[in-house]
Amino acid sequence: MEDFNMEINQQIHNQATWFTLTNDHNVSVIISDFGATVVAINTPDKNGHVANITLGFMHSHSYLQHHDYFGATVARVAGRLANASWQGHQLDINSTPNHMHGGEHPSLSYTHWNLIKLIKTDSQIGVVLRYISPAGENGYPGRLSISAMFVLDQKNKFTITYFGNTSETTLFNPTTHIYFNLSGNAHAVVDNHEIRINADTIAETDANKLPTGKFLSVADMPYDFRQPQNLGLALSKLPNGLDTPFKLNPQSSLQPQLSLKDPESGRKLGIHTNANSFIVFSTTGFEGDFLVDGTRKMTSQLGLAIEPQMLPDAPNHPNFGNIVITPDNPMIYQTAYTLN
Ligand code: G6D
Repeated sequence: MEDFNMEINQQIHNQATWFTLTNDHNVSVIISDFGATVVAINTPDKNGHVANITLGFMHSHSYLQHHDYFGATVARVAGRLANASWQGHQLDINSTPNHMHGGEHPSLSYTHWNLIKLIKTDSQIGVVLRYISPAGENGYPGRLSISAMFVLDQKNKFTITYFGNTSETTLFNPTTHIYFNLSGNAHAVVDNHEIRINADTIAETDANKLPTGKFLSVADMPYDFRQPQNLGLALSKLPNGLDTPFKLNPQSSLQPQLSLKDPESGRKLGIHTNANSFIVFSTTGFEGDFLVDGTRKMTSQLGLAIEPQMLPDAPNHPNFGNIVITPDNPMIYQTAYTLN
């Protein structure tokens, strides 16, 4: 049997518990039970220097103050839902006139989840957290139990799986709202990153960023990332940046559906998901008077949020995919991040 030293370290930060999963290849991931949040993903650069490739905070109280879902699990429904209503249920209106990211604070992104189990085998380590959302929370019907499983393996693959179980028919479309920056410790903005997305179309959105129901071909548009593109070049053609649902093409190979690379640090990221879209949010214009990672003031394009989820506003568009969960049909969403 192979010798391994992978470990799970558990520490209390204020009132949150942080779980650090470390494999034998200098890769570690920190998960907080507050919001089932990915606090950090630490990977080596081309010279072996290890740094955090996500935007996060050094102190758990910062997660209480900054409500932009840094690394958080977003549910019950990520993205926007038209008129904050579904089958006569009035959901929280928090992106007027629509519902966004599960509703008003405190949503489950800003709540403590329960530790269900730690995982440790020869090849992987992980943690499972659970939150039970009571019927009526944020306006949603049904008591929804959400388990979030975070697993890091020896091949530098980090997988997040959400399991949903409900007492009544309701909606379930979670995401993990990680802002990536492969330079490490938010050393530089993400403009020099190269991005590839296996998407021929994007969902057109209105002034409130709600899908209109139409798909637009990416051909000859700054959204064409079917071949690797310099992100800064694309953003220079998009004054408001990206806050865009990319509809993923059917998978025809083992290639990740999205790849990101920072030529300077040499770090790469590949993402596979069983959801049908990524919302890519370039944080253009997001200036904040606070420090991310304890070092850098939040500025435009300091991070790139990549949100794997079913297309936003799916219940109102028959061809957007199903996000209705019933007591007989528990749902599983899985996204794997390959870290090189
Ligand atoms: C999401 O699409 C949304 C953005 O519009 C929002 O500002 C951000 O979350 C916090 O990515």
